[in-house]
Amino acid sequence: MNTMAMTDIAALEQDLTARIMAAADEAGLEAERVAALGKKGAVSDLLKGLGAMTPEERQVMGPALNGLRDRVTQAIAARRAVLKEAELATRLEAERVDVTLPLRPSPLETGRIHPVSQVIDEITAIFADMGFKVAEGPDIETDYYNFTALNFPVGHPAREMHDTFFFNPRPDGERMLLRTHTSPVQIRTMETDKPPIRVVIPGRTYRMDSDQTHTPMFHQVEGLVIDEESTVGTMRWVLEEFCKAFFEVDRVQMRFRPSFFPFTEPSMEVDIRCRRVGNEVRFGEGDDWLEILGCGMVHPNVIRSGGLDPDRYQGFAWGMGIDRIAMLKYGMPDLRAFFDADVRWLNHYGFRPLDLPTLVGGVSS
Ligand code: 2NL
Repeated sequence: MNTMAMTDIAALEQDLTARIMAAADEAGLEAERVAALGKKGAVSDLLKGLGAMTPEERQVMGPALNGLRDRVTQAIAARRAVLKEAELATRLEAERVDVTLPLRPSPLETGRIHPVSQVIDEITAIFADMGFKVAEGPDIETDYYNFTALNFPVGHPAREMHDTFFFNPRPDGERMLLRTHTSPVQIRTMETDKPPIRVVIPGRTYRMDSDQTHTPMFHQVEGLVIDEESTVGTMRWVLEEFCKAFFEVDRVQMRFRPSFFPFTEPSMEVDIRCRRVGNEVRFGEGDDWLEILGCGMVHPNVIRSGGLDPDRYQGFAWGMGIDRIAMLKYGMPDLRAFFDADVRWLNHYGFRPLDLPTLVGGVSS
């Protein structure tokens, strides 16, 4: 490259400076930097020419071109600082937040827990406090776990009484079904756990039944105690303590009526004394009786089905439908609204997510 007249260097500098000052954003400025100082930039080209000059020329052109490079570099840095500041100012303007706007309520405040979930949480909290563990199992069960293991003989009319939803038979002949009670989980627990067993099992159950007081899917909580010494007396104490905690009263009066279930012997149905006031029910007082659960001493055949020796082990079990109990405890007038998924209903009858049931100060407060 030939030497360049000083006036041409001054013109180039003027041109480069003008372009740098005109760069509208960082990308544009970067393009100018590459055009001037990049490998093939105008200034770099001139600097490359220094090597081919005579020492005299270089003495003049060296300082001139280095000065040019330094001033262009500075101009770019200065422009970059200006652009950065302008960009920050635009961002601050665009991202301005009006801190006086009211907060949008979070799901934690607007969401509601379904009364059935609430009642399940309350019941499991009470039994957990008595040393029970909580277990769950599949909704789709085998005929064996739902009936045979629970001492329903094959062909026994009690099977028909459950109005079972059956699936089509499998190739091996086994007929799957929607469990009609949560008892299969107790059998599974006996198979896997060693006595003493104290387990409580909440879950969905299904029967082909649909009217004002029945839905084809409903919820149950069952309990099971297996050890070497529990009696009907133990069962009465456990159930009475449960009722006092659940209904949040100091005293309850319970009535045990003889009944029949294939899986217990003897079997009983339990009522508690109450007074009805409109949709609400007050417990522990009044002249009415409300049926709340069924219970009994576990049948030896069922203990055997669970893989345990009925000559050594004994125990008791109970079961309660909780949709109706929830309805009575919280004064909801109609069972059918439970499964309509109507947000207005849930807003009215639902519970706040962080109001978890504890035994301090009553489970529902
Ligand atoms: C009711 C009555 C009951 C049981 C359920 C049970 C389970 C096993 C063994 C023995 Cl594995 N019993 N469960 C016992 C008595 C009554 O439910 O009216 N439920 C809504």
